[in-house]
Amino acid sequence: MILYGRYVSPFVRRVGVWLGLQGRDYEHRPLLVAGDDLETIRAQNPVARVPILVLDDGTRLIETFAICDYLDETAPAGMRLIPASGPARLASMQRMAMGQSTAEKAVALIYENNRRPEEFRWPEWRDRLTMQVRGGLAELDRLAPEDGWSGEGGMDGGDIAAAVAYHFAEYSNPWLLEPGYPRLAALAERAMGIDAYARTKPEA
Ligand SMILES: N[C@@H](CCC(=O)N[C@@H](CS)C(=O)NCC(=O)O)C(=O)O
Repeated sequence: MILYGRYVSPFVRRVGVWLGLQGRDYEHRPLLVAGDDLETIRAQNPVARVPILVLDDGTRLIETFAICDYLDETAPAGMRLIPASGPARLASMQRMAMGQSTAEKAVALIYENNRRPEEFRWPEWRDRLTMQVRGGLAELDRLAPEDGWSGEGGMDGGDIAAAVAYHFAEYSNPWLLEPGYPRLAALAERAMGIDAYARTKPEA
């Protein structure tokens, strides 16, 4: 399998951690969605977004949720990261959704603050995005396990999405963490103690 995209993307990082925790064999191609890399990315995904996971038979998968769903469906025995059914599955999926939503808003904030030409920036929109990211982080904090992980055997998909959202906020706009999210911060720190997670740390 080939994973396209840089781990600075919270979506690519989630897939990278998933692959690592499941012990999958894959090649990582850390291409940008801009500049010289753009045409290579477009050839794999016409919408020009990452992550893209290319399977060994050439099938191309896009969208983090759909990629993780495929990986879980085809997981080696005992390596599923989402419970198969019932309330535990719902809780895990909803924590993933909260992590995903939070990360999406944090990415939008980067576009608003760093990419948009200054004369076109819209302070009310930036304030709204900030409120949304902080709302998501507060909810992830509330839902974080006090100790250990939510999965039976370790990190589950919800833990991954929560830790990645926290680290992305820290990396992109550290002031977003000022209200303090102690349980989420502790979860993210525990995650860094796991090799499959730590080795997806974005390059400086
Ligand atoms: N919903 C998508 C979001 C993917 C996404 O927005 N990726 C960003 C990288 S952080 C990207 O490729 N942005 C380029 C663009 O949208 O033009 C997913 O979860 O896979």
